[in-house]
Amino acid sequence: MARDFPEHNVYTTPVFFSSDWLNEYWNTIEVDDYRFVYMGPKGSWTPFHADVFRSYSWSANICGRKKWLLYPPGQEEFLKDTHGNLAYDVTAADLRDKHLFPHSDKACQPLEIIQEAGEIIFVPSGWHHQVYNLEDTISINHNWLNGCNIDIMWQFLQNELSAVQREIEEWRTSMDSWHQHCQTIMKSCSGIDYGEFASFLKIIAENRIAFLSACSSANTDYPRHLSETLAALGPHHAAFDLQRVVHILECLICSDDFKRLDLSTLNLQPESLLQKIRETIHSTRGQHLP
Ligand SMILES: O=C(O)CCC(=O)C(=O)O
Ligand SMILES: [Fe+2]
Repeated sequence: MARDFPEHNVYTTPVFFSSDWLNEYWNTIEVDDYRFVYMGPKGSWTPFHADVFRSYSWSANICGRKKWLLYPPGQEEFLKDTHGNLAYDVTAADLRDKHLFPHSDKACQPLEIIQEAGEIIFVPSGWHHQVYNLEDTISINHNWLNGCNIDIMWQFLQNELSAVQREIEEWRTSMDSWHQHCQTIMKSCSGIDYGEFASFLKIIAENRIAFLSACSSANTDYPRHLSETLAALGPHHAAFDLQRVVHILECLICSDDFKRLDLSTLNLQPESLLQKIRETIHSTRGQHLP
């Protein structure tokens, strides 16, 4: 609704949550976004999971109450069964069965939080959680990523690809398109592959390059038209974002799995994009930015 009826201005996002590369990208390519409404009757619940791409999330209760069980990153390793599958319900009696969940006794107790109507909870990257509606509950929720957790997303993507590679390892030598195939499986399991991740970084970078060049041009008009959000965060934040994109692009380019990919369909030259970003950062330094 927020996307399709912006004139309704149904809600605004606090500034601390506003650097949002995830929804900026998915808005640009006009596919979908990561903004949700959860409506659940009393007693319904969401099974144990971590959020898409290990993004942050915030969730605001419009009415009702939720109970959250939250585990810090890393604890999920103790909450997997003998096949490596994550527990569906961390409160289930099975979890105490050593034959099913051999490491569950090493897991810490979860943080338990009761969220009332009108309260917002922030879930940091990579925290696994299980959520109960204690009453009939409606909440609005965003998942988002930015320069502060993009490295966590990149680590997650590398782990996902390794998991796919392990799974179909036995066909590695007999299939010509094995690496491409791993990317296809990765995309269908986790929603993105390395090529699309590179396109994502490119769009984030290009938006900031355009914004900063408008800021520093003789044209003193503040470039509101580019994006309200970039303008609200200001040029120093855009420069920070570009530095983070440079860092992740450098990691991506060095990865053997990325080097093997056919990027011809993506209209993307990572090296020249890196060059363009570095020039923008360089020319931004030393300027008096608004
Ligand atoms: O409210 C729920 O049932 C799930 C919410 C959730 O998993 C989240 O906000 O990340
Ligand atoms: Fe979640």
